[in-house]
Amino acid sequence: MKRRIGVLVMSYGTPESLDQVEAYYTHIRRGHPPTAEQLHELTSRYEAIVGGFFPLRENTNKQVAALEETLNRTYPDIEFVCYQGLKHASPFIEDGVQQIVSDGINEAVGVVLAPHYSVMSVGGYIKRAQEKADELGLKITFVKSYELHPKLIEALTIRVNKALGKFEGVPRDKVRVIFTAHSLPEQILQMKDPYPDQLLATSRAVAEKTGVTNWQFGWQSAGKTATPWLGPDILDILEKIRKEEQVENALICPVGFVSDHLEVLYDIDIEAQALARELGMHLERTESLNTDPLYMETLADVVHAQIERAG
Ligand code: FEC
Repeated sequence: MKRRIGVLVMSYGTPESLDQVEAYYTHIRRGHPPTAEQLHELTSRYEAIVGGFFPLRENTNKQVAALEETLNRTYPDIEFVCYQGLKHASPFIEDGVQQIVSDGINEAVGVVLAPHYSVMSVGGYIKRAQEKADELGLKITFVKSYELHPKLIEALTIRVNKALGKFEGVPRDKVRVIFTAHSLPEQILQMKDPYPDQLLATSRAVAEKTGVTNWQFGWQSAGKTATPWLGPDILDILEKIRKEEQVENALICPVGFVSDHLEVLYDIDIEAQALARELGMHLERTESLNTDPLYMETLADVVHAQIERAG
């Protein structure tokens, strides 16, 4: 009999239709419904990405299926069964844990489809999964981050090199590469959160591997709340480098995200692109990882290593 292991694959979650946006947004706001204006603003962003299409849903399904296939092919001595656990949509993290137990599996590993650890992001996913697992008596351990996995760096390197090829006739060192990730409230800095350093480590590793020296890091998609969020924001960066340094060509590489979704397809492809056009800049973005086999191998490797560590 093969050892059977449940893999809880956690991801942000997305609505499946425009009429689910309000419930989704209410969940993100910890039960506080958005105002009509906030709801309209978010719905319009979804409408702007190919007419209200929710790509994260399908991308997560594909990533989870590809990871299960990769794990079972790479480690044939173990039977891996992957379960989704989403932060803000169904099946929720707790549903995923419940399903593992209902299927009679008593050993599990959790991994998040986000390479960098913050107590406010991955830490939150892990806390919810652990609480549900404790309630049900499931043995589960977690991969916390994988920001420097060589296959992840290789996948990102390939993407940066490919995107740099889109700046025809422009020397590589004349393209400013901007690595980005989702901003978080500045208070994480007081908590000595590893998130900013891990993101810089990924960016530095990709810059080194591509030989890119003209690069910087920027934050994107900050919430509109009274508390300060980590900056500088990508929109301010574009404006500054255009006006103060006369940069004409920029490439955004969103290292903090692994999938095509709202924060990439709207915040970069629509919002940042519109600003770049206004500033007379040529802006490109690297392709998302989605189900890239190198990313799937990264995940399979870190899941397997976690099983070995947990014994
Ligand atoms: O395509 C989609 O439907 C979902 C895209 C999506 C991803 C995503 C990833 C991250 N977020 C992170 C932090 C925060 C914090 C808040 C927050 C709020 C929102 C809202 C939307 C949204 N996020 Fe998100 N995030 C995505 C979408 N996020 C929509 C609400 C409206 C808005 O502010 O734009 C503030 C609320 C809170 O305190 O929870 C903080 C981080 C990530 C990357 C790591 C991960 O994937 O978990 C960090 C994808």
